[in-house]
Amino acid sequence: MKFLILNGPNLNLLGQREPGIYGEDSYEALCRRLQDFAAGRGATAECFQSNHEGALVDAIHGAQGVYDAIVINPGAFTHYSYAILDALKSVGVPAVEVHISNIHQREEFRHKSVTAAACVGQICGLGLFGYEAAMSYFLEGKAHVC
Ligand code: CA2
Repeated sequence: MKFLILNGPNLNLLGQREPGIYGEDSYEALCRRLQDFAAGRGATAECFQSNHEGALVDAIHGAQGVYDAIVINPGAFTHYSYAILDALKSVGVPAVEVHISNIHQREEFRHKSVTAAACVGQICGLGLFGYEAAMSYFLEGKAHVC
């Protein structure tokens, strides 16, 4: 199984600020961890992070026919990006949305995800393990197109 792991704005700063919310591991360490996790299960994981909405939309479009599943943390775009919502809807690649923090325990504006509607499901509040939980969902063969 081929995974595309997408991370949105500011997630390149993981481990550098707000460790109480996002933990102490860097973005690079997260990617290595997910690549190792995939490799240990006969899968591959390619990581892409961008602070730009259009770059994430392009990456989602490019996933069609190339990847079996998308694991996406859209960052703050979660809360208002109809462009990412539409991109996820436009490809036949199933996606799970992941948030490191529990968005429901935080500011009101973080409670709403506009992008989750295009995903099979959403995982939040489990830290970096959430990415592995999302990958496990697909690896266990429960994937379906929304
Ligand atoms: O909990 C999550 O994973 C979020 O998607 C992270 C986004 C936030 O806008 C969402 O509401 C929830 C923000 C990521 C900011 O990432 C940083 C990482 C380290 C240091 C500073 C920011």
